[in-house]
Amino acid sequence: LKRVADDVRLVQEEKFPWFPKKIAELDKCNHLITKFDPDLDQEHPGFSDQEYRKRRGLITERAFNYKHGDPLPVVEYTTEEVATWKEVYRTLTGLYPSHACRQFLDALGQLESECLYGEDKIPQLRDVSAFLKERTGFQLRPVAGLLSARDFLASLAFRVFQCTQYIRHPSAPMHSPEPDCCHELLGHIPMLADKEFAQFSQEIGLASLGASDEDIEKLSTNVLKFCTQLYWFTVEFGLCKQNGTVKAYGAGLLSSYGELLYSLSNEPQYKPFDPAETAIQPYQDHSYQPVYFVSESFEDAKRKLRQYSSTIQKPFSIKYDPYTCSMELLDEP
Ligand code: HBI
Ligand code: FE
Repeated sequence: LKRVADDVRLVQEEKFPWFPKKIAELDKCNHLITKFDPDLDQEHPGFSDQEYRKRRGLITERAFNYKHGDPLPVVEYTTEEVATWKEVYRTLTGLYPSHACRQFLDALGQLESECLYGEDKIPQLRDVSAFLKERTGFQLRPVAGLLSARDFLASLAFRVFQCTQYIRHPSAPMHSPEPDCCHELLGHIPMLADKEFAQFSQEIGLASLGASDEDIEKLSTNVLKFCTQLYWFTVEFGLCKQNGTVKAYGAGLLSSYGELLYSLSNEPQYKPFDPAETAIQPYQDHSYQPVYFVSESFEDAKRKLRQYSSTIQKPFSIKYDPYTCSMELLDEP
């Protein structure tokens, strides 16, 4: 009898991979993708700079050892690192008033008036996490580099945002092939202070939990890929309408001078945001996107996402319990 029960469990586990049920289990969501790593990728601007790689290694080691509940590591940035930040900060903040959406500008204004943000120092994750927690309940966790999509999305389901702490190579202040603190702090953080956007991000994460690797015919893809593409064309490269004009809210745009300009020029193609469309749109992680999706508003994007997610068949439904920071499973098999 026991053998049969084990077999059943095995079959279920194969179909529905493990996922974290409690926030502390995010400690197990630490699978890195080696793509764009300066130690392995010859194209990385820091590939032949031993000192840069050593410094990055020191910072990522603390992220590797981090456990849920530990205080967020404080990094003493060097003069050279702060100079890189200053250049990025000055250049990008010059574009924001005309290119960024209202929610982003509001939050950036608050961060600056609370002296958390400015060109002279790189903000510490500890302070920024406290800022977000008060506004939307989002909190930060340090991460050593590019995380697997499954692990990255799972943390969003708990309103946890995984942040890198090292900074890009000084030879290429306007571009980084991998996420770095400029991308996280300038691209992602201000948007995560907006309630609607925070909810939208968490819902992408919730949809990804327990997704099997098998393709679903109706999506013509699997759920994980669906969520990844959705994340990509909204949280990273999304545009939205505001007072009749189009503005940027995606972190990949708000942390890239070149692509921010390009995305709001008349060169790229625009499509109205539709989860079914984002799911089948191929994306670019080496160059600018050929297509951007424009949302009417975050409320509207959330509504469309919810409607679409409800058609994804899962053997159970999941509800997040914010009191215990854990997942409640309903209709478990
Ligand atoms: N990992 N550290 C980190 N930062 C990201 O922004 C990130 C990631 N892994 C995957 C990812 N983003 C997305 O592109 C999707 O694959 C979910
Ligand atoms: Fe990102």
